[in-house]
Amino acid sequence: AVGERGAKAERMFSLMDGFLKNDPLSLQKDILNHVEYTVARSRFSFDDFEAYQALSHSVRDRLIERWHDTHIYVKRTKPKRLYFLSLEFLMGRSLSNSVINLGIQDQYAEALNQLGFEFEVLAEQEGDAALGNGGLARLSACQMDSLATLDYPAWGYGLRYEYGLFRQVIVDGFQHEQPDYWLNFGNPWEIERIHVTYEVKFYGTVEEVDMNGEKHKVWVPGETVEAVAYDNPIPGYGTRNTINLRLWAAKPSNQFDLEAYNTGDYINSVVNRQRAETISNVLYPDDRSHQGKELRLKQQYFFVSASLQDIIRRFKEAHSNFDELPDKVALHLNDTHPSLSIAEIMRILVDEEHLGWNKAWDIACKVFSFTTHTVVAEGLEKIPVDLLGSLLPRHLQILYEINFNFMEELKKRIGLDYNRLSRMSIVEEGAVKNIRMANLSIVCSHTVNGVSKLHLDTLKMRTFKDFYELWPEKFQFKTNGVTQRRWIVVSNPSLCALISKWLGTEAWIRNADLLTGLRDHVDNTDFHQEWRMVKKVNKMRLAEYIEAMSGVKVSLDAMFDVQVKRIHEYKRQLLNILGIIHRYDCIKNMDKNDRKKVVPRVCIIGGKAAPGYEIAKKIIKLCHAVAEKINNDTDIGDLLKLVFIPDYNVSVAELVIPGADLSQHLSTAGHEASGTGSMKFLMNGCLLLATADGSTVEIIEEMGLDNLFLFGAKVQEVAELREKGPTLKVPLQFARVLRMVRDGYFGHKDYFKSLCDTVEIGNDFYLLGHDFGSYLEAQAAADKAFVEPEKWMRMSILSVAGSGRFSSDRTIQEYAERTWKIDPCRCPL
Ligand code: BZD
Repeated sequence: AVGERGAKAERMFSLMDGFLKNDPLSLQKDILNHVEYTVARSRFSFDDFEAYQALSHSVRDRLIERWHDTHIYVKRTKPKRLYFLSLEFLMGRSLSNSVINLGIQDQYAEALNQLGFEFEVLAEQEGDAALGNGGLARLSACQMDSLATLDYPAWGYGLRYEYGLFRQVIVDGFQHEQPDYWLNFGNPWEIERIHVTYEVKFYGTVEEVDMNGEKHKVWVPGETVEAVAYDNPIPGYGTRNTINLRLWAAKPSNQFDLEAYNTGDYINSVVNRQRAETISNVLYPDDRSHQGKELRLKQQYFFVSASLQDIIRRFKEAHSNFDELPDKVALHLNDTHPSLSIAEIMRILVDEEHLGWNKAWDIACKVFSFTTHTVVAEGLEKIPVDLLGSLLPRHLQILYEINFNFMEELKKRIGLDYNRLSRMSIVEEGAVKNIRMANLSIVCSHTVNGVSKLHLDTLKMRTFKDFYELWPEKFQFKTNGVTQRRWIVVSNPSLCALISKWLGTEAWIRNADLLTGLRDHVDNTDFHQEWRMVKKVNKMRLAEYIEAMSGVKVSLDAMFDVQVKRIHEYKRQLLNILGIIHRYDCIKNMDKNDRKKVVPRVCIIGGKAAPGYEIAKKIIKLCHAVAEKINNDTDIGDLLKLVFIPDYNVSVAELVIPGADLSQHLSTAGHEASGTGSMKFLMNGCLLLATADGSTVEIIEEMGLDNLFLFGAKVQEVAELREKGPTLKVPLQFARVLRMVRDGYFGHKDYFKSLCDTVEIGNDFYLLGHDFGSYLEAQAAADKAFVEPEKWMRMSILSVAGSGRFSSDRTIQEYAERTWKIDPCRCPL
């Protein structure tokens, strides 16, 4: 029979003419076929968007081929697999990234040229997949790229939201949110798996039944929804390995509600069925207001239940004994969002597979690892017990049992220290009882990870102090990284070519440590010349975009100074804006001679504010109000411009970051768990102006204090400064610029009052006033360096040369070796 199957496979393979061919002629044929038969346009008449669609489908075919091969190879090899569970992935665009990772970029460019199209123009047709909020979600995307490139047998699991992160539209300087219906024009990068479906249950009751003389808990659910898989191939670079990101969509279950149909309420039953789909409808913006919302909890459980059914099914196909689970499966919790997995796996093992509780718990504790992206305890996720009990009654029982056992063990270890016991309990007592998802995750995970060295210190000393004292061996840090494939090769092709030329190899694309080789050329004037040209080309691209978006013309000789990230008080965009007002005020008061010495700047700010975050929205409005004043002041001209880039997302980042000279990372020390934007700027030869927060501390370790502009209170000083509160001294300049805003110099006096109040002496939690003086000094140092082009160039080159450590390849290798214990499984070519 095996021989027969082999012969059949061989015949099919020969019918298909072997693997897809990648020479330009074959690519053209494929693209035209897709124009005609997939997009269903005439091959004599199609526009750029249709060409993009056909092109994407031909790339997708090639992805599918490798994705199949990888899957078959891994299935046959049976290595330990990693499942990366995350409710958010910010993938951005896929086309350029895919053809680069497939290694057929030049062939495609040539094929398209011969058809009369330009690859770059078609790539611009693609919209972003924005299934996430910010740093955490983009980190997941970078890590998927590294997992594939390093040949790890890994899958990502997530939710296929129909609406991604809201689109930001600015009207009169105010942010408005619009839905992001990203699937409107189809999505060639996903493969719908109509046969990969699971039922996910909600509500109902728990009953006790007698089975062979033993009492068993059985959940009798009240509602069933179906999860359908959508697979998104993720190609590695320089390898055939292509891994899978499986996203779940909710569909009405096929189980008919006979009762309703029989009572004649046909229309209502159909309408009710459609409600199921709302589960995966929309991504929650990160504003904490989702806490305690039933739909959010439903999303989490829907995701967890479908993923675990899929994972357990695959495990059982190859293995017969659950004792093997920890040797074959690693489950990673990307923040607490998927942590209901812990209760769900216990339910599966105990209620469905009939393992004893202790055995099941032992297995669970060996498979889970956890990374937290949060710093402050108030940011940790909680779920009201009432809500959980009604939606998932059996899971609540399980959580109580986990907690009871944990508390008993804890009492043996620490005695009857009730304060500490109550702090560590998974169940928070109080007017509203809550489940603390972080405590649950820590108790069940074998490893708890911070995302930078400093973050881990904070976790140990503050956020999870009690747990650290109990289980110091669980706590690790893996400093975040970003993928150089997306953040240099895709987004900055001219820099990519320059690096490869001077290193004499493209090997750095798989091994970013090789970037240190650029240090050998740091004083070479030919190299400088080319480096300067690259930056100029990228600045031109950015300047064109700025003019198109805002109508503001900017000078390429100016320093492009960028702060792009989510708008948050702790990220202190307000500090930046107040600094800009100060700069404006200074220039206004200068005489002609002094003005000649001013370093011209284009200040660029971008980022979204969570829809319910009023203060963040006021910061956006203030930015626009100040920009209007400055940009229309003919007395200022090119000496200073301020632009707000609307709807900041991954593809906008790919344009903005390569064009930046200076980038700002201003979080109050101790508030940014890591920060990953800074790493993307470094990779693009942009200098940093930053506080000693998150991963910046390690960036300094890597390239020295001389290579960036550091300012602000250190993390050890922050608590003490806050204690001082009202007696803190703030610089006169700070009081002056704040007064300008208060007095209505930029209009909207009443509207900005509450914003100004947040940084008034005694109220200034994020210490803008205290840090303002040293911020201005750092800005002055940046100006000084900018007018010494040789010095700036050296710093820029050394930034790229030192960025290798901040590749997500390094992060993923650390996770693989120290946490997941997985080995590469490279599919033969
Ligand atoms: O995670 C961020 C941190 O703030 C950054 O310091 C860090 O670099 C990145 C990656 O580790 N956290 C988030 O992005 N968090 C969220 O987006 C989020 C989403 C939903 C709910 C809560 C937080």
